[in-house]
Amino acid sequence: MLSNAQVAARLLEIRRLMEMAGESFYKYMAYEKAAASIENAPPLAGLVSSGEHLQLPGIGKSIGAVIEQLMKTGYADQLRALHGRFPPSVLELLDVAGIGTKTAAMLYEEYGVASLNDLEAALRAGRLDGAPRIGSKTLDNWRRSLLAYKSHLTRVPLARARTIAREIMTFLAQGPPLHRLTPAGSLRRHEVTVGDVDLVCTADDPEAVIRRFTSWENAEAVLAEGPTKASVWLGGALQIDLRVLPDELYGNLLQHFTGSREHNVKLREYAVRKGLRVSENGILDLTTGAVTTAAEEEGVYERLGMQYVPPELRSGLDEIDLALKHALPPLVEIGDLRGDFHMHTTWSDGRNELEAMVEAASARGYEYHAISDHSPSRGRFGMSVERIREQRRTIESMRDRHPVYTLHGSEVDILPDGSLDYPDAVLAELDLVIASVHDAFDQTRQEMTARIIRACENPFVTIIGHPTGRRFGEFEGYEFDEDAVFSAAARTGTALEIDGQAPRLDLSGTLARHAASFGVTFALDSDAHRVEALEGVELALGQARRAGLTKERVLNAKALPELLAFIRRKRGL
Ligand code: DGT
Ligand code: CA
Ligand code: CA
Ligand code: ZN
Repeated sequence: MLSNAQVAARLLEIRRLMEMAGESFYKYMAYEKAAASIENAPPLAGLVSSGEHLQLPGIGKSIGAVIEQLMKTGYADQLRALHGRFPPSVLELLDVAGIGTKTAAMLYEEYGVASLNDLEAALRAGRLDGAPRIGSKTLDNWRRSLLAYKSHLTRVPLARARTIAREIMTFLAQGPPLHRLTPAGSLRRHEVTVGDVDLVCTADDPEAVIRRFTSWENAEAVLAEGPTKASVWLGGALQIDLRVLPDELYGNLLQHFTGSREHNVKLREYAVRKGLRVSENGILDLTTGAVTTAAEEEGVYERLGMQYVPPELRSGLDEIDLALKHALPPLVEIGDLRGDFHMHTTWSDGRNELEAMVEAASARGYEYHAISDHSPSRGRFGMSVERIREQRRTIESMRDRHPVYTLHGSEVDILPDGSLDYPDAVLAELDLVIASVHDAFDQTRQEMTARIIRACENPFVTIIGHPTGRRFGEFEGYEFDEDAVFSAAARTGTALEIDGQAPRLDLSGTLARHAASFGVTFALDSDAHRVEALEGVELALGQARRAGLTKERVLNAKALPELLAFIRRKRGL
C-alpha cells in the first residue's frame, strides 16, 4: 500500500513526463493539483476502497482511476506508457539549473542523454558543442550546475574539511587585508560530516578578496562569483562558499550562516512571538520599526533575551528553550584539557618515537598524558608482555626529562569473548588501560554487547576505546546494545572514549549525549599515531561539546590526583 506522499510523488512524476511528452498545460496541471490535494487528504488507504477519493478536490474520474491503480498495484498504465517513451532517469536532468522539461526531452530524443551521468559524459566528450539552440554559455552553466549538484551528494569527514578550510584561510590571509575571517556552517558546528565549507569575512575591499578566493590554485572550477560572494569547487566533490560581510552586520550574518537551519527556524519563531523579526540584516522590532544590528554574534542572542548558544549546540533540539532559561551548561573548553590518554609510538604502529610523543605532549602544555600502544593480538604491531615491561622501564628512565607526567598505558584488545589481551597481572602493572574492539566485528548484537560489558567489568579497564568501531567510508560500526553498554560503563566507573582520530570521531556527539544521560564519564583522546595528530583532541572536544558535556564529566579535565583516584577506585583500591 502506498502512502499519500508516495502517490503524490507518482502523480508529479506523471505530470513532468506528460509535459515532456508535449501534452497540454491543462492536462498535466490537473495532475499537479491532484498531487497537492492528496498530500492534504486523510489516508488514501481508507478512501479508495469505497471510492471516496473521488470526492477530494481536484480529483475527477480519470485521475481517480490512476490513483486507484497506484494504490492497488503500485504502478499505473499511464505511467507505464510514459516510461515507454522516457526512462525515469531523464527526470534527473531537471535538477540542473537551466534545464526544463522541453530541454530535457530534446536532450534525450536528439542526443540520447537519459541521466545526469549521460549528461556529464556528453559534456565531457563535447557531443553537445555546437548543438542548435544550446549556446556555449549554457553548456558552461550546465557544467557548473552539475559540479555543484554532485558536491551536495557527498559529505566529507569533518577533519578533511577542517584541513581544507585552514589551507584556504591561510591563502586568503596572505591576500588583500581582512578584518575577520572565520568558518561558519556545519564546520563551525562540528558536525561529524560536512556538505560544504562555509567561510565568512569582513574586508576593506570585498571584490579584491573574492578575486583572490576564485584564483586559488586548488579550485578546479568557479561555481559562482559575485561582488560579495563566491563559490569554488575542489576536486573530490567539495565546495567552498565565501561571503564578505559588512562589519556592522558581522554578528547577524555569522549567526545566520552558522545555522543550523533548524536552529535558525526555531530562533525566528521564538522572536516573532516576541514581536521581533530576525534576519541576516538585523533584528526588526515589529511594533516600533527599529532595527538592531550586531557587530558580534553575542549581540543577536542578547537582543532576544537569551544566553549565547555555542555553535556546537545549534542543532534545533532544545537549546533555545535552555538558553531562554539561562540553563545551557558551561561546555568543556580546550583549556580545560590537562592531558590525552591515547597515543601510539614506534613501539607499536605509531610513526614517531616514544620520546618524540612525550615531548609533543609536553609541548602542548599537558599536565599528564598516557602512552598506549597495542597489545599482542594486533599481530606485528602488538607488544608482547616482555616488550611492554621493557617499555615501562624506558618510560620510567625518562620521567625527569620532561615536565609532563607520562602514564604508562596500553590500548588492549577486547578479545571476542570479552576477556583482555594481557593477563590481569600484567594489566595491574600499567597505570591506565584503554580496552578496544579491533576484530570479530561480525559477532551478533548479543555477543558484542556481552563482550564490551565484560570488558567494563574488568577492574583494570579505565576507558573503552572508540566504542562503536565506526570508520568513515569503511565501516558503519558493529552492532551492540548501546543502552546496556552505557549503563554498564556508568555502573562500573569505566570511562567511554570520544576518539578524535580523523576517520573515527567515536563516540559522536549524538551518541555521547545519549551516553551522558546514563551518568558516564568521558575521555577525550587524539588516538594519535604521529606527533601532528595530537591536535585530534580538538575534534574529540567538538563532539563532547555537541554532547553538552561540562568539564566535570571529562576524565582528562581532572587534575592528576583526581585522575589517579578514578583509576584506583575502579581497581577497588
Ligand atoms: P552542510 O553544508 O550540509 O553540512 O550544512 P550547513 O548547515 O553548513 O548548510 P549550508 O552550507 O547550506 O548553509 C550554511 C548555513 O547558512 C545554514 O546552516 C543556515 C544558513 N542558510 C543557508 N541557506 C539558507 C536558506 O536558504 N535559508 C535559511 N534559513 N538559512 C540558510
Ligand atoms: Ca556548509
Ligand atoms: Ca554552503
Ligand atoms: Zn584502537
